[in-house]
Parts: sequence; C-alpha cells; structure tokens
Amino acid sequence: MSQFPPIQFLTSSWQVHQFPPDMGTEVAFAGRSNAGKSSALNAITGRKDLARTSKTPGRTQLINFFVLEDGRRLADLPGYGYAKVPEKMKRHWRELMSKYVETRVSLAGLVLVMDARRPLTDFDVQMLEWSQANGLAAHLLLTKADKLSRNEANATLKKVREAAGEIASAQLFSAVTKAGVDEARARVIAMLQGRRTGAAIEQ
Ligand SMILES: Nc1nc2c(ncn2[C@@H]2O[C@H](COP(=O)(O)OP(=O)(O)O)[C@@H](O)[C@H]2O)c(=O)[nH]1
Ligand SMILES: [Mg+2]
Repeated sequence: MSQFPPIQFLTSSWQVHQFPPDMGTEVAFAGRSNAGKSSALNAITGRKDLARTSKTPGRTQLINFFVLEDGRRLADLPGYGYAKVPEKMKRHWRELMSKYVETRVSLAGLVLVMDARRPLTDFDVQMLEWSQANGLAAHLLLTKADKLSRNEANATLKKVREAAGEIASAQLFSAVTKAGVDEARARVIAMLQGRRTGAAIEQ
C-alpha cells in the first residue's frame, strides 16, 4: 500500500487575497456538507485528524490549505448545500468557489466527494461545470459506499460514470472500510505531480 507524503496544516482563508502564494501545484477537495470530505482527506493522507470531521455540517466556510514538504498543497474547500446557511453565506461561497477555480493557476485537479447514496446534487454539477470550463482534471469519490450493498454501489458507480462521461473519472470509496483508499491516493498523488490526468484534459 502506497503512503501519502508527510503533510501539515498551512493556513485557513475565506478571501482570495488571503490565499497562500499561487505557486507550485495544488489539488482541491470539494463536496457537499456532511458528504464525508474530511474523512476522505484523512483516509487518503493516512492522518487521523488532518481535516476535522464534524457532526455539525456547514460549520467550515473557510478554505483550509495543507502543505507537503516540497510546497505542494491540498486545499479543503468549504462544504456546500447546507440548508441552514444564510443566503449571504451561500453567495459568498459561490463567489469564492468560482473565483478559486477560475483564477488559481496552481490548481491541477479537483476531487469531488459525494455521498454514494446522493450523488450529483446541483452543487456537485455546478463544481463539475466550473472545473470543465477551466480545463481542470476532476475525480469523483463516491464515499460511504459501505452504506450500500455491492449491487447498489456498482449500479451507482455505473450511473455516475455515464453522467460524468469524459468530464471526470469516478470510483467507490469508504473511509470506514478503507475501500478505494489506495486508488484515490494514487489519483491525488498523480494530480499533485501536475499531470492533468482527467479525461477532459487527456483528450
Ligand atoms: N459509514 C460511513 N460514514 C462516513 C464515511 N465518511 C464519513 N462518514 C461520516 O459522515 C459524517 C460526516 O463526515 P465528514 O468527513 O465530517 O464530512 P464533511 O462534512 O464532508 O467533511 C461523519 O459522521 C462521518 O463519520 C464513510 O465512508 N462511511
Ligand atoms: Mg469537513
């Protein structure tokens, strides 16, 4: 089993001007609140508490940046789609996310974390459209796969792959059973090498 390189927390930002310098390579994790994004980040990096998991969805409206020893970064984007978030916050989220995806030169790829029981929500589709419009590699993690039967999980994967077409790759994942962790880790490491391995770019 491959290991993820050593990584540590760098900074939190909620404004573009507070982002770390736009140099090197960055891979971002996005997903609906409570989809399992923090758990996926922890499983992939092999760190129990790198990203905080929470029972209270929608609390983090910040982008959390993590840094590897050579300066490459992972960015944990704020969870979206939490009903109780005020309209003003939702607007801020939209502006921050679109600006981030459009202008962040170091951004090499996007990992979109979706609950396998509720994949491709409007917000997920919006993120995918932004990444496609900006020529970004995207990888879909269908997490909490342990909550589905094998048949249900495979049917969901097939459906999501058909919907994503050439725009993104997709896989099943579980932070609980660790199913799919090696595949996801390899994918993130490849994206961090600046190799734009997404279908949209490979064409
Ligand atoms: N069964 C199961 N539960 C998970 C999995 N990943 C996360 N969870 C649970 O889902 C909830 C939200 O997880 P979290 O990682 O904080 O989601 P985030 O809001 O997207 O960062 C927590 O109660 C986690 O324990 C998974 O793969 N399987
Ligand atoms: Mg989280």
